[in-house]
Amino acid sequence: MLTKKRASIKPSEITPESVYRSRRRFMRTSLAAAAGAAVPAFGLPASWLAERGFTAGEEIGEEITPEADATQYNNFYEFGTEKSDPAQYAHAMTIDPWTVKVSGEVAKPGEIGLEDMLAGIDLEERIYRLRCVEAWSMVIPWIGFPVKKLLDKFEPTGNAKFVEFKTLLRPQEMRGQRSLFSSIDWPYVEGLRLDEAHHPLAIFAVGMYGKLLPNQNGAPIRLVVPWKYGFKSIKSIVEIRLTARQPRNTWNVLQPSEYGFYANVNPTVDHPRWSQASEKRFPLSLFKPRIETQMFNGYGEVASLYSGMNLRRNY
Ligand SMILES: Nc1nc2c(c(=O)[nH]1)N[C@H]1C(S)=C(S)[C@@H](COP(=O)(O)O)O[C@H]1N2
Ligand SMILES: [Mo]
Repeated sequence: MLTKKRASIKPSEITPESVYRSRRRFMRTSLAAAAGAAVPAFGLPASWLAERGFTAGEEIGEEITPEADATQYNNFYEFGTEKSDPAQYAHAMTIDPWTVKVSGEVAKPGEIGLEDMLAGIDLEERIYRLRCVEAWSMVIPWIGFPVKKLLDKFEPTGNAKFVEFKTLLRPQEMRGQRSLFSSIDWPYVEGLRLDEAHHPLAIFAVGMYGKLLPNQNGAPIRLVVPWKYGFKSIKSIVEIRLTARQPRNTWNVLQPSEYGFYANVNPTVDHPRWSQASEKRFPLSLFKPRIETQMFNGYGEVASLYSGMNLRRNY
């Protein structure tokens, strides 16, 4: 039935090993080029990224999603619910100056500007799968640093068991926050258990594809937790609070029967309205089969965080 159309697959949709390899090399080169180039930054000197000489990430043997997909197909409800809304409207968000307030169960609470925050921190490239709860996925080369490195600066106390993150609340610049149709109680909030936040795979990203983050991807700083559904990876963070109790998280508040606190990628626990057993991977193409979703999105090394827990109940 599909034979006629099959003949019309463009050569660009076929990725033999050789092309694949040279593409990887291209990624490396463009990264090096970006590191040497002047980068317009959020109040930081143009040479900021270059000076940090970030480490290139390990290849994961899967095709990196084209930058155009990762920067034009987004979820960032502060700017609207359509996938194209963030790319279209997020430029309205002012990201300079930007500070992050850290409070709660910490010995040294405070508010820190981005430049101070990043002083002395080595940026790394991390090539991660991003699996949205809506059953699509991408492979994105982030630039960032482990969450623990920032939290440690504020010295969490023995009472700290969870971390809460808050997105910017600025309706003048975020049309989704002004919308009368939005059922979200702004600002967007998310949370992790402290041991999850301390896992070396959990990072704050400040860049992607060798450049600083575009606004639509959560500039100037966002969370990336690759073993959890994308909604945990909260964007444009202005506040972090260490707590003794489990914080609220936006999608759980909105629809508790569909979205939990843990939200670990799990092919065996379906969303009430669709299967989570497989996903469509960007770049999308008509004849590309769906791929099987992996437990913890393929990051099995986090499993010990959940030993003894019922992951069907703690979805
Ligand atoms: N503040 C905020 N963070 C957010 C969201 C959002 O709407 N608002 N959407 C989440 C969802 S559902 C996903 S899948 C990822 C998407 O990240 P990306 O657009 O960089 O791919 O961001 C997450 N972080
Ligand atoms: Mo998502």
